[in-house]
This record gives sequence, structure tokens and C-alpha cells, in this order.
Amino acid sequence: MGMRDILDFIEPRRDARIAVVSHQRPDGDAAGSAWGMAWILRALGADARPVNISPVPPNLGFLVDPEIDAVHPDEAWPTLFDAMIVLDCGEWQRLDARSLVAEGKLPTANIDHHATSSGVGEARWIEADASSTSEMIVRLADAAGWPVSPSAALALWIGIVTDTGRFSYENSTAAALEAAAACVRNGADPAAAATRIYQSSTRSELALRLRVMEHMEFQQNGRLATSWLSRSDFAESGVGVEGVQDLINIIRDVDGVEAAALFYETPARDGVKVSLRTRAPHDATALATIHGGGGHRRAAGCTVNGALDDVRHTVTGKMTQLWFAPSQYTGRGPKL
Ligand SMILES: [Mn+2]
Repeated sequence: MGMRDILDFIEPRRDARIAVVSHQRPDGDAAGSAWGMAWILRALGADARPVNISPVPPNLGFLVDPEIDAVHPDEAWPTLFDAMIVLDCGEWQRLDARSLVAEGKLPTANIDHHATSSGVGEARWIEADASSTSEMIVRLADAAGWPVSPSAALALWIGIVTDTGRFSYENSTAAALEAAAACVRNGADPAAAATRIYQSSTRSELALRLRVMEHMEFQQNGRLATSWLSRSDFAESGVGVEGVQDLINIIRDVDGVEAAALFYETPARDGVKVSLRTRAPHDATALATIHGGGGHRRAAGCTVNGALDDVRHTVTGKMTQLWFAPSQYTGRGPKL
């Protein structure tokens, strides 16, 4: 299964009604790959719509075309489409409840780059070495000879830039940079995009950042960093849970930190969300999968049932056990 299967899935459906869905709580790659794919399919003649990708975080709102955005809150939405493409996620459970109703109801293709993905649907292309789902879509369009409009290029650029941490993570490969270059060649404007996604913090978001700094704790001689946000932190700062995005980077980016966890309560449901970031060689998915989560080697997440304090205690203990047990202690800082 690979790119060829996706091409064979899409080519006979050039005039089909295609729903494009992605994971719940969309990030830059979820929203970018969905809108990029939708714009590419629409240029081919398909009636393609991102479904249930909203609400996106405020700084990604400009990607959404309100004329096309289709949020279908009811169970009947799959009947409005002929096929579905699932992006940046390879498990039905990672879709939100509104998208999940389509499981098994539509022919489905799946493009994803999560190492922990099992894949969904009959046409699957999962490449854990790809920087982003957006990069994979750029390569797909290139291989197929499909045109990439400036709107598609901008959306895909954002997916690549955000998933590579602005080209700072290990996944900033030559292939990622080549796909990014193709986006710029097709009309994406990096400076304008950066202004929208990175230079648009609100004062409320700064207030939430401050809470992360107030709650930060360091263990293991500064190699393990944690912080947390409670429901009242969100309520008092006036930022919703979609404002969490990259807040974990505040503690991950501290010199000497090898593993970081941000714990936060979500207003919508029980349990505590855990965002994990690691540096080589620690594998963040090793911890996330214990709790039914997943992700990438250096960035993963999960939801753990229990009270915030208990979850912090338990998960920090597991991080220590996994990555800082005495047998693994080298006496040195992180390898550069
Ligand atoms: Mn991604």
C-alpha cells in the first residue's frame, strides 16, 4: 500500500463528492493537509470539502473558506458524499465524533505520517519518515501531475512548516524542504504565512503562556520538565483548549531538557490531556501508547483518566522510569 493506491483511488473520482477529514483538535498539518487536498481535488473537478475540521485554532482560521467549509453536525452527512479521505490520522478513534459516524459508510483513502498509525480504509499510504501529511500531498500532486493552486500551496506550506517546527526538528529532511520549495514556487508566501500563524498571539494567549511558566517544574537535574493547566487557567485567561497548541515548547526549549510533558484539563470531557516532547533517543510514543495515545517519536500525546494531580504524578513517574532510570543514567547531558 502506498502512493499508487491513493492515485488509483482518486483518479476515477475526479468528479465525485469527496469529504476530507482529519483528526480532532486540528493542528497546522491537519488543517493544512485537509485544505490543501480539498483545493487540489476541486481543481481536478471534484466537489471536495473539508468536513468537521473546524473549529481550527484562531491563527489557522484564515485557511478556512467559509463558502466551502462544511460542518455537518448530524449523522446524515456521509450520505452527501461519494468517498472520503482521512488525513494526518490513521485511526477512526482519532476523528472527532461527528466524523466518526462515517466509519464504514464511504469508500475511504488514508494518507498519514504517524508512526503509530494502523491505517483506515481501503487505500492507505502511511509513511512515518515523512515530515508531514502536507509534504506527502505535495509529492502526490507532483507524481500525478495535478496542478497546485496558490491556495493549496499556502495550506500545504503551513502543514510542513508547523510539523517541522519551522524546519527545526529531525524531520526537516531534504524531502520536506523540497516539498516546501514546491509550495513557494506555486504561490505560498512564507512571510505572510508566518505573520498569520506565528506573529498573531493575543494577550489572552500570553496570559496562558504565563501560567505554563508559573507551573513549570524540573526534575532529574533539569532533564525532565513538566507543567500543567487546569480548567480555571483556561477560564481565567479566556483562551479555549485550542489555545494549547505549542505551549509545551516553552518547557521543551529549555537548555538541558530531554523530555517534557504538559498536562491539561479539557472542558469538554473527563481525563487529562498529556502532550509529550522528547529529544533523541527518548521515544515519546513509548509512553503515549501505554495510555492509548500515539504520535511521533519526538512528539506524542494521550489522554489519561483521573484527577490532574494524580495524572501528573503517575505520568511523571513513568517518564522517569522509561527515560531516567538509574541504569540509563550516563552522567552526561543530552547528546548533541
Ligand atoms: Mn502531521
